[in-house]
Amino acid sequence: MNKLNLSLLAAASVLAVGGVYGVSQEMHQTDFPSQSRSTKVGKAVPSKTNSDKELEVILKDPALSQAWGLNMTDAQKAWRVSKGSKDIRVAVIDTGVDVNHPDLTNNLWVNPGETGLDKNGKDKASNGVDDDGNGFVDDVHGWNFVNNTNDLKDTHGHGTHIAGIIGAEGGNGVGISGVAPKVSLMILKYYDPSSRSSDNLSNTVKAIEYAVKMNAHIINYSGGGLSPSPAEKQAIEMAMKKGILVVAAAGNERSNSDVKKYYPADYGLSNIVSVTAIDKEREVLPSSNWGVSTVHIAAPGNNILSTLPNGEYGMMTGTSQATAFVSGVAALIMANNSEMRKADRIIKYLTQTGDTDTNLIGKTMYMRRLNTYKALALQDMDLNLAGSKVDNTQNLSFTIGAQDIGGKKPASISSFGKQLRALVHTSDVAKRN
Ligand SMILES: [Ca+2]
Ligand SMILES: [Ca+2]
Ligand SMILES: [Ca+2]
Repeated sequence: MNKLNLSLLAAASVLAVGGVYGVSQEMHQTDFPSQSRSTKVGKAVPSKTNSDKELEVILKDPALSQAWGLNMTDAQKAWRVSKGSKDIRVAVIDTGVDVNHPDLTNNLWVNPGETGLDKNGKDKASNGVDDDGNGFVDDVHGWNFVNNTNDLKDTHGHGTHIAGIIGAEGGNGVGISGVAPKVSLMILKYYDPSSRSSDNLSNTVKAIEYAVKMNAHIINYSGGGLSPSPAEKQAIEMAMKKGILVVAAAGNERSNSDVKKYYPADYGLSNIVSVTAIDKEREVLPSSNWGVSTVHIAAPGNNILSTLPNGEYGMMTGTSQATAFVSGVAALIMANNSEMRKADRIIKYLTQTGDTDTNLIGKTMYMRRLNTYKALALQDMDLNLAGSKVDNTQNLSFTIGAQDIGGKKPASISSFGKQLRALVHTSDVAKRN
């Protein structure tokens, strides 16, 4: 029997009362049983949502100016290059989602095999038949592995929050935008605080297997635990064989992951990118794990505004939130360039194109924080160099340091793109040989 994280219950019960809540910066420490996966969040506290004067934006979602993480990562500029695509499927393995949230409902993945009419004229989505024969009945937007149904209801809030960071609908005049304003969110529920008896590790494994079977491009996993699981590792290896990217939270253990490993982030597989969280001042959060040989990149994770159940919005904090940022950027890149739909390749782009930051010395592998725009613009530049016609990178306006590409300072952004291309493709070839 797994012990439950009491802070999760606290968050869930406050949310149930209604209103808009955030999660305090102070993370609650709980001990995990071995062989368990959970999602840690702090205590819920009320937070204001009234928008300040709106910034000049590409997408005019009213609460967007409060989303500091999008600004730090240059998301607005990135959206000039790409706003994402429904073709990109991101599996959100979490606590479910508010499927009726006005900022999420249009960006939910729709299983093509469970839509339309069956031979009796009934809606495949609700006919009680496994129309696509994948082993799941009426799995239109994903699956609930806790109760083994297609009911994705989020009684916790975490999954709805994560889904919104990745892919709240942009430009619809409501709330916020996800990092990827357009995307398909495949909702895989592995955990429910009210279901004490369910095995969240085995649910995680089943959810990963589902994502692999249904051809997700990206798996977002913000949970984790301190003990490795052969079954979980095997499932992620299956994902690796298909080139599926697994974006995993570094964890909120306040510890060095090089010493005290956290799973699945630290299996060391080439398709896993491990993400730690920073605040507005670009400091790694005290609660977040770090590690120069285990943690790949840092992204915003403190007081992040996103969607919550019952159509609401609020803030949460942790490496979960940072993880969702990286998944969103990966979705944008994949939408923009089909050659980038391979995990190891996209991990190189994400890590090599981040902003170098001395705050990250001793904290992450490449001392970089996520920059959405750079990641997109540079792989777009890559297309240019490969001869394809791309005309939306004329206004490249960031600077490149020598450290951005292994010590040798490039003469121009174009040559940076060329060197990055060489780096990515050379190591691809090396890997195949
Ligand atoms: Ca089915
Ligand atoms: Ca059906
Ligand atoms: Ca919106």
